[in-house]
Amino acid sequence: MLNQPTDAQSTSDAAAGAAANAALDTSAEALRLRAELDAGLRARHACISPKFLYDALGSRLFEAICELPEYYPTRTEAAIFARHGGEIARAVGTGATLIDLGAGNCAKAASLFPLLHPFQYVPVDISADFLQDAVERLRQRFRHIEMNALGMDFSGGDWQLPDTVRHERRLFFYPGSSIGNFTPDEALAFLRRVRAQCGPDGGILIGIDLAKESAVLDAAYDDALGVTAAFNLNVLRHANRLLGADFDIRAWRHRGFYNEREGRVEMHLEARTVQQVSWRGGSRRFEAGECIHTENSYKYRPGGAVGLLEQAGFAAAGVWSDARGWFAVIHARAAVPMIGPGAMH
Ligand code: AVI
Repeated sequence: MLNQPTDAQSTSDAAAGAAANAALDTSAEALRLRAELDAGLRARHACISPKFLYDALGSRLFEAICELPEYYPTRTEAAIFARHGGEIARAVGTGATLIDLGAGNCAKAASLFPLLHPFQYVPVDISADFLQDAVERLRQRFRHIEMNALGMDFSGGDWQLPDTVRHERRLFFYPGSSIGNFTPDEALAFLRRVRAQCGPDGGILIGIDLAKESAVLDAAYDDALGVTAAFNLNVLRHANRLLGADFDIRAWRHRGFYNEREGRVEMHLEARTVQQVSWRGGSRRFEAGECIHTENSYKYRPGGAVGLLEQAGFAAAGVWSDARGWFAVIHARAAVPMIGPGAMH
């Protein structure tokens, strides 16, 4: 898939912002989002893209998830930056063009400014207004850093940074393991797109959640308070609003669990009883126990993450992890493409 959010960082916030307003909107983008939702509900195995999780309430629920004791990724990544920030800064160097993908409120990148001293800061997010406000506030605090906010959806295959973004020393920042919400093929295509816009002296600083004991993952995606359940169920409210659907939220239950064979956490919504659901232009009967698949969150092995970056044309230059090996922050440089008979295609 996509773009997601914040521990206010947001990949899905991207399409999310667009998705949130699509109900009243007759623009081509809004029609596309409604058609996508409709097609997913009609599919043999019904699905709703995770980008629809992030309407205004969904984004707040995700922020609450990041505070939960069971949801370790946000805290673990922050602890890695707190512990190894100096070393990471020495590795990536100062004076970069820092391109923050799914910047949200820009808080994560801003916490690194005192270490990275970027020359130019380019936060990118589909929620352009939200981003502008955040950047205005940042400008007051860091007057010496040139800032160029971009309201743009980078979840698709054909995004391109404008020429206002400095070409020298581009460092893409993609924290929070949002990469995990793409399928591995999508993740590779996305990273190749990033690599193509790096230039020879560029690189990426990325946060990736690692495979671990399934009990830890099951708890992280099915917490005791039920915040993740609310986050997942909220997608049905969103579908009701966007499509004029009549999902009865109480008739569905949250499922979140690690699928070890696929190497991913899956979120589903399961019908508690037989459900007949109608929406503008369609309807469907769901049997009791039938599920709607709403999200995948892939968990990588360190070697797999490095391999993915290498396939995309990067060379991993530094890997930092926590003591339990639950999460990794990886710095990878744009690799020089091989030319000549030994080149791989
Ligand atoms: C945004 N993304 C990286 C989160 C994740 O862990 O895959 C979304 C999430 N879904 C349930 N809890 C959090």
